Amino acid sequence: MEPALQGVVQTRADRPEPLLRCGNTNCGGCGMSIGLNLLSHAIADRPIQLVIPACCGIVTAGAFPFSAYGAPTVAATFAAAAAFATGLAHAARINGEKTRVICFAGDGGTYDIGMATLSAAAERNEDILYLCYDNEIYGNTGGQRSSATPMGAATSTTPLGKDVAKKDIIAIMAAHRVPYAATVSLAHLDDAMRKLRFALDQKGFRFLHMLSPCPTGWKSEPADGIELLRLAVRSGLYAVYEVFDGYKTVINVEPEMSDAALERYFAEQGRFRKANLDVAKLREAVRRQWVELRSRVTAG
Ligand SMILES: Cc1ncc(C[n+]2csc(CCOP(=O)(O)OP(=O)(O)O)c2C)c(N)n1
Ligand code: SF4
Repeated sequence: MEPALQGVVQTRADRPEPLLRCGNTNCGGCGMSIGLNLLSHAIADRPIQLVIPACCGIVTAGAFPFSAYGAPTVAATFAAAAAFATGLAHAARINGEKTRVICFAGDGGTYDIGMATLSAAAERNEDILYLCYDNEIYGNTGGQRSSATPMGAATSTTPLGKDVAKKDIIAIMAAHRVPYAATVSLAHLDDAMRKLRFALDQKGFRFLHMLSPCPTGWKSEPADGIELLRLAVRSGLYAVYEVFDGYKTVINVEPEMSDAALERYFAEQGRFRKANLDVAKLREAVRRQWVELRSRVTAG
Protein backbone atom coordinates (compact mmCIF):
# COMPACT_ATOMS: atom_id res chain seq x y z
CA MET A 1 0.00 0.00 0.00
CA GLU A 2 1.23 3.53 -0.78
CA PRO A 3 2.58 5.24 2.37
CA ALA A 4 0.04 8.07 1.90
CA LEU A 5 -2.81 5.56 2.19
CA GLN A 6 -1.55 3.76 5.30
CA GLY A 7 -3.79 4.29 8.31
CA VAL A 8 -6.34 6.12 6.13
CA VAL A 9 -7.89 3.30 4.17
CA GLN A 10 -8.57 -0.19 5.38
CA THR A 11 -7.06 -3.19 3.69
CA ARG A 12 -9.01 -5.25 1.21
CA ALA A 13 -9.43 -7.95 3.85
CA ASP A 14 -12.06 -5.66 5.44
CA ARG A 15 -14.24 -6.15 2.40
CA PRO A 16 -14.56 -9.56 0.75
CA GLU A 17 -14.25 -8.05 -2.70
CA PRO A 18 -13.78 -4.54 -4.05
CA LEU A 19 -16.84 -2.49 -4.91
CA LEU A 20 -15.33 -1.84 -8.34
CA ARG A 21 -13.97 -5.02 -9.83
CA CYS A 22 -11.27 -5.36 -12.46
CA GLY A 23 -12.41 -5.52 -16.06
CA ASN A 24 -14.76 -2.56 -15.87
CA THR A 25 -15.10 -0.22 -18.82
CA ASN A 26 -14.08 3.09 -17.21
CA CYS A 27 -11.50 5.25 -18.98
CA GLY A 28 -7.96 5.34 -17.56
CA GLY A 29 -7.62 8.05 -14.92
CA CYS A 30 -11.38 8.26 -14.35
CA GLY A 31 -12.11 10.12 -11.09
CA MET A 32 -15.30 8.11 -10.67
CA SER A 33 -13.18 4.91 -10.44
CA ILE A 34 -11.03 6.52 -7.75
CA GLY A 35 -14.21 7.57 -5.91
CA LEU A 36 -15.62 4.03 -6.07
CA ASN A 37 -12.37 2.59 -4.71
CA LEU A 38 -12.42 5.00 -1.76
CA LEU A 39 -16.09 4.24 -1.17
CA SER A 40 -15.23 0.53 -1.22
CA HIS A 41 -12.69 1.04 1.60
CA ALA A 42 -15.14 3.21 3.55
CA ILE A 43 -17.91 0.61 3.25
CA ALA A 44 -15.62 -2.21 4.49
CA ASP A 45 -18.00 -4.97 5.69
CA ARG A 46 -21.19 -2.86 5.92
CA PRO A 47 -24.03 -4.39 3.88
CA ILE A 48 -24.97 -2.08 1.00
CA GLN A 49 -27.13 -1.84 -2.10
CA LEU A 50 -26.28 0.47 -4.97
CA VAL A 51 -28.77 2.34 -7.14
CA ILE A 52 -27.27 3.88 -10.26
CA PRO A 53 -29.15 5.86 -12.92
CA ALA A 54 -28.12 6.23 -16.56
CA CYS A 55 -24.53 7.55 -16.46
CA CYS A 56 -20.97 6.31 -16.98
CA GLY A 57 -21.28 4.62 -13.59
CA ILE A 58 -23.92 2.18 -14.82
CA VAL A 59 -22.09 1.42 -18.06
CA THR A 60 -19.25 0.47 -15.70
CA ALA A 61 -21.27 -2.57 -14.58
CA GLY A 62 -21.05 -4.20 -18.03
CA ALA A 63 -23.61 -6.45 -19.67
CA PHE A 64 -26.12 -8.48 -17.64
CA PRO A 65 -25.78 -11.17 -16.21
CA PHE A 66 -22.21 -10.04 -15.39
CA SER A 67 -21.38 -7.04 -13.21
CA ALA A 68 -18.22 -5.14 -12.39
CA TYR A 69 -19.80 -4.14 -9.07
CA GLY A 70 -19.05 -6.20 -5.99
CA ALA A 71 -22.44 -5.35 -4.44
CA PRO A 72 -26.12 -5.74 -5.41
CA THR A 73 -26.81 -2.99 -7.95
CA VAL A 74 -30.05 -1.67 -9.42
CA ALA A 75 -29.91 0.21 -12.71
CA ALA A 76 -32.44 3.03 -12.34
CA THR A 77 -33.99 5.31 -14.92
CA PHE A 78 -32.17 8.59 -15.42
CA ALA A 79 -34.83 10.61 -13.59
CA ALA A 80 -35.66 8.39 -10.67
CA ALA A 81 -32.61 6.99 -8.83
CA ALA A 82 -33.66 8.59 -5.53
CA ALA A 83 -37.17 7.10 -5.88
CA PHE A 84 -35.75 3.60 -6.60
CA ALA A 85 -33.48 3.98 -3.55
CA THR A 86 -36.41 5.08 -1.40
CA GLY A 87 -38.22 1.82 -2.18
CA LEU A 88 -35.14 -0.27 -1.36
CA ALA A 89 -34.56 1.61 1.90
CA HIS A 90 -38.17 1.02 3.00
CA ALA A 91 -37.94 -2.67 2.09
CA ALA A 92 -34.72 -3.00 4.11
CA ARG A 93 -36.34 -1.32 7.12
CA ILE A 94 -39.46 -3.52 6.94
CA ASN A 95 -37.25 -6.62 6.72
CA GLY A 96 -35.13 -5.47 9.68
CA GLU A 97 -31.97 -5.30 7.55
CA LYS A 98 -29.05 -2.95 8.24
CA THR A 99 -28.44 -2.39 4.53
CA ARG A 100 -27.28 1.08 3.54
CA VAL A 101 -28.82 2.13 0.26
CA ILE A 102 -26.46 4.26 -1.81
CA CYS A 103 -27.47 6.24 -4.88
CA PHE A 104 -24.42 6.74 -7.03
CA ALA A 105 -25.15 9.24 -9.79
CA GLY A 106 -23.48 11.63 -12.20
CA ASP A 107 -24.13 15.36 -12.30
CA GLY A 108 -26.67 15.04 -15.14
CA GLY A 109 -28.74 12.60 -13.08
CA THR A 110 -28.39 14.83 -10.00
CA TYR A 111 -28.34 18.53 -10.96
CA ASP A 112 -30.67 18.15 -13.96
CA ILE A 113 -32.90 15.23 -14.80
CA GLY A 114 -32.96 13.52 -11.40
CA MET A 115 -33.53 16.75 -9.46
CA ALA A 116 -37.28 16.27 -8.93
CA THR A 117 -36.99 12.81 -7.33
CA LEU A 118 -33.81 13.84 -5.48
CA SER A 119 -35.58 16.87 -4.02
CA ALA A 120 -38.63 14.77 -3.10
CA ALA A 121 -36.52 12.11 -1.31
CA ALA A 122 -34.53 14.81 0.51
CA GLU A 123 -37.72 16.59 1.59
CA ARG A 124 -39.11 13.32 2.99
CA ASN A 125 -35.74 12.72 4.70
CA GLU A 126 -35.53 9.21 3.24
CA ASP A 127 -32.86 6.98 4.77
CA ILE A 128 -30.45 6.98 1.82
CA LEU A 129 -26.93 8.11 1.01
CA TYR A 130 -26.88 10.01 -2.27
CA LEU A 131 -23.40 10.37 -3.74
CA CYS A 132 -22.98 12.54 -6.83
CA TYR A 133 -19.73 12.09 -8.74
CA ASP A 134 -19.52 15.30 -10.70
CA ASN A 135 -17.49 15.19 -13.89
CA GLU A 136 -19.24 18.39 -14.98
CA ILE A 137 -20.64 16.92 -18.22
CA TYR A 138 -22.92 14.21 -19.61
CA GLY A 139 -19.88 11.97 -20.10
CA ASN A 140 -21.65 8.81 -21.13
CA THR A 141 -23.38 10.34 -24.15
CA GLY A 142 -20.56 12.37 -25.64
CA GLY A 143 -19.84 15.16 -23.20
CA GLN A 144 -22.82 17.53 -23.40
CA ARG A 145 -23.07 20.40 -20.90
CA SER A 146 -25.01 19.98 -17.67
CA SER A 147 -25.96 22.58 -15.08
CA ALA A 148 -22.83 21.43 -13.21
CA THR A 149 -20.56 22.44 -16.10
CA PRO A 150 -18.48 25.43 -15.02
CA MET A 151 -18.41 28.73 -16.86
CA GLY A 152 -15.96 28.69 -19.75
CA ALA A 153 -15.79 24.91 -20.22
CA ALA A 154 -16.13 23.69 -23.81
CA THR A 155 -18.50 20.73 -24.20
CA SER A 156 -20.08 19.12 -27.26
CA THR A 157 -23.08 21.48 -26.84
CA THR A 158 -21.06 24.54 -25.77
CA PRO A 159 -18.13 24.35 -28.19
CA LEU A 160 -16.98 27.90 -27.44
CA GLY A 161 -17.30 27.52 -23.67
CA LYS A 162 -20.35 27.60 -21.38
CA ASP A 163 -21.56 31.11 -20.56
CA VAL A 164 -23.63 30.23 -17.49
CA ALA A 165 -22.31 29.52 -14.00
CA LYS A 166 -22.42 26.13 -12.24
CA LYS A 167 -25.32 25.45 -9.84
CA ASP A 168 -24.55 25.42 -6.12
CA ILE A 169 -25.79 21.91 -5.38
CA ILE A 170 -24.79 21.83 -1.70
CA ALA A 171 -26.77 25.02 -1.06
CA ILE A 172 -29.75 23.42 -2.83
CA MET A 173 -29.52 20.26 -0.72
CA ALA A 174 -28.90 22.20 2.50
CA ALA A 175 -32.04 24.20 1.77
CA HIS A 176 -33.93 20.89 2.12
CA ARG A 177 -32.65 20.79 5.74
CA VAL A 178 -31.19 17.31 5.24
CA PRO A 179 -29.16 15.89 8.16
CA TYR A 180 -25.89 15.93 6.22
CA ALA A 181 -24.52 17.44 3.00
CA ALA A 182 -20.81 17.70 2.21
CA THR A 183 -18.25 18.05 -0.54
CA VAL A 184 -15.55 15.40 -0.82
CA SER A 185 -12.10 16.00 -2.31
CA LEU A 186 -10.47 12.84 -3.61
CA ALA A 187 -7.13 14.60 -3.03
CA HIS A 188 -7.78 14.88 0.75
CA LEU A 189 -7.98 11.27 1.86
CA ASP A 190 -8.40 11.68 5.63
CA ASP A 191 -11.25 14.11 5.18
CA ALA A 192 -12.81 12.04 2.38
CA MET A 193 -12.73 8.78 4.36
CA ARG A 194 -14.10 10.45 7.49
CA LYS A 195 -17.04 11.89 5.53
CA LEU A 196 -17.79 8.67 3.64
CA ARG A 197 -17.84 6.61 6.86
CA PHE A 198 -19.86 9.24 8.70
CA ALA A 199 -22.41 9.46 5.87
CA LEU A 200 -22.67 5.67 5.63
CA ASP A 201 -23.56 5.39 9.32
CA GLN A 202 -26.01 8.28 9.66
CA LYS A 203 -29.78 7.92 9.43
CA GLY A 204 -31.93 10.01 7.13
CA PHE A 205 -30.95 11.69 3.91
CA ARG A 206 -27.22 12.23 3.36
CA PHE A 207 -25.77 13.95 0.31
CA LEU A 208 -22.14 13.88 -0.81
CA HIS A 209 -20.67 15.75 -3.75
CA MET A 210 -17.43 14.46 -5.27
CA LEU A 211 -15.72 16.53 -7.96
CA SER A 212 -14.62 13.81 -10.35
CA PRO A 213 -11.86 14.40 -12.93
CA CYS A 214 -12.79 13.05 -16.36
CA PRO A 215 -9.75 13.01 -18.66
CA THR A 216 -11.99 12.30 -21.65
CA GLY A 217 -14.24 15.31 -21.13
CA TRP A 218 -11.80 17.64 -19.42
CA LYS A 219 -9.16 16.98 -22.09
CA SER A 220 -6.61 16.45 -19.35
CA GLU A 221 -3.88 13.89 -18.72
CA PRO A 222 -5.24 10.69 -17.08
CA ALA A 223 -2.44 10.80 -14.48
CA ASP A 224 -3.23 14.41 -13.47
CA GLY A 225 -6.69 13.98 -11.93
CA ILE A 226 -5.69 14.14 -8.27
CA GLU A 227 -3.31 17.04 -8.95
CA LEU A 228 -6.16 18.94 -10.64
CA LEU A 229 -8.29 18.41 -7.53
CA ARG A 230 -5.45 19.72 -5.33
CA LEU A 231 -5.26 22.82 -7.54
CA ALA A 232 -9.05 23.26 -7.37
CA VAL A 233 -8.93 23.16 -3.56
CA ARG A 234 -5.77 25.31 -3.18
CA SER A 235 -7.18 27.98 -5.49
CA GLY A 236 -10.50 28.08 -3.63
CA LEU A 237 -12.44 26.88 -6.68
CA TYR A 238 -13.61 23.69 -4.92
CA ALA A 239 -14.65 24.40 -1.35
CA VAL A 240 -14.27 21.42 1.00
CA TYR A 241 -16.98 21.74 3.66
CA GLU A 242 -19.97 20.09 5.28
CA VAL A 243 -23.42 21.22 6.38
CA PHE A 244 -25.32 19.62 9.26
CA ASP A 245 -29.13 19.84 9.42
CA GLY A 246 -29.18 22.43 6.65
CA TYR A 247 -27.56 25.24 8.62
CA LYS A 248 -24.44 24.35 10.65
CA THR A 249 -21.64 24.85 8.12
CA VAL A 250 -18.05 23.72 8.76
CA ILE A 251 -15.13 24.44 6.42
CA ASN A 252 -12.79 21.44 6.41
CA VAL A 253 -9.87 22.71 4.30
CA GLU A 254 -8.76 26.34 4.27
CA PRO A 255 -7.76 27.30 0.70
CA GLU A 256 -4.59 29.24 -0.02
CA MET A 257 -6.52 31.28 -2.61
CA SER A 258 -3.46 30.80 -4.81
CA ASP A 259 -3.54 32.57 -8.20
CA ALA A 260 -0.83 30.21 -9.49
CA ALA A 261 -3.03 27.20 -8.63
CA LEU A 262 -6.04 28.86 -10.28
CA GLU A 263 -4.11 29.50 -13.49
CA ARG A 264 -2.65 26.01 -13.58
CA TYR A 265 -6.08 24.41 -12.97
CA PHE A 266 -7.42 26.04 -16.14
CA ALA A 267 -4.22 25.75 -18.20
CA GLU A 268 -3.97 21.98 -17.69
CA GLN A 269 -7.42 21.22 -19.11
CA GLY A 270 -8.06 21.43 -22.85
CA ARG A 271 -11.76 22.14 -22.23
CA PHE A 272 -10.89 25.70 -21.15
CA ARG A 273 -8.53 26.38 -24.06
CA LYS A 274 -11.00 28.37 -26.17
CA ALA A 275 -12.53 30.28 -23.29
CA ASN A 276 -10.09 33.20 -23.09
CA LEU A 277 -10.56 33.28 -19.32
CA ASP A 278 -9.77 36.40 -17.35
CA VAL A 279 -7.89 35.34 -14.18
CA ALA A 280 -8.79 38.57 -12.33
CA LYS A 281 -12.50 37.93 -12.95
CA LEU A 282 -12.15 34.29 -11.93
CA ARG A 283 -10.36 35.29 -8.72
CA GLU A 284 -13.17 37.76 -7.96
CA ALA A 285 -15.83 35.07 -8.55
CA VAL A 286 -13.97 32.70 -6.19
CA ARG A 287 -13.60 35.47 -3.60
CA ARG A 288 -17.35 36.17 -3.70
CA GLN A 289 -18.10 32.44 -3.38
CA TRP A 290 -15.99 32.35 -0.19
CA VAL A 291 -17.56 35.48 1.29
CA GLU A 292 -20.94 33.79 0.87
CA LEU A 293 -19.72 30.46 2.29
CA ARG A 294 -18.12 32.14 5.33
CA SER A 295 -21.33 34.07 5.96
CA ARG A 296 -23.13 30.72 6.17
CA VAL A 297 -20.54 29.53 8.74
CA THR A 298 -21.16 32.64 10.84
CA ALA A 299 -24.95 32.41 10.46
CA GLY A 300 -24.91 28.73 11.59
C1 LIG B 1 -34.65 10.19 -20.03
C2 LIG B 1 -33.29 9.94 -20.61
N1 LIG B 1 -32.74 10.90 -21.36
C3 LIG B 1 -31.50 10.71 -21.90
C4 LIG B 1 -30.83 9.54 -21.68
C5 LIG B 1 -29.47 9.33 -22.31
N2 LIG B 1 -28.41 9.42 -21.35
C6 LIG B 1 -27.91 8.32 -20.73
S1 LIG B 1 -26.64 8.66 -19.72
C7 LIG B 1 -26.71 10.30 -20.10
C8 LIG B 1 -25.74 11.27 -19.54
C9 LIG B 1 -25.46 11.08 -18.07
O1 LIG B 1 -24.70 12.16 -17.60
P1 LIG B 1 -24.28 12.22 -16.08
O2 LIG B 1 -25.45 11.96 -15.21
O3 LIG B 1 -23.59 13.52 -15.87
O4 LIG B 1 -23.27 11.02 -15.88
P2 LIG B 1 -21.92 10.69 -16.70
O5 LIG B 1 -22.36 10.04 -17.96
O6 LIG B 1 -21.20 11.96 -16.93
O7 LIG B 1 -21.19 9.76 -15.82
C10 LIG B 1 -27.74 10.56 -21.01
C11 LIG B 1 -28.06 11.91 -21.57
C12 LIG B 1 -31.45 8.55 -20.89
N3 LIG B 1 -30.86 7.38 -20.61
N4 LIG B 1 -32.69 8.76 -20.36
S1 SF4 C 1 -16.08 9.56 -19.78
FE1 SF4 C 1 -15.18 10.47 -17.93
S2 SF4 C 1 -16.51 9.85 -16.21
FE2 SF4 C 1 -16.99 8.54 -17.98
S3 SF4 C 1 -15.73 6.68 -17.65
FE3 SF4 C 1 -14.56 8.10 -18.99
S4 SF4 C 1 -13.28 9.34 -17.58
FE4 SF4 C 1 -14.89 8.34 -16.35
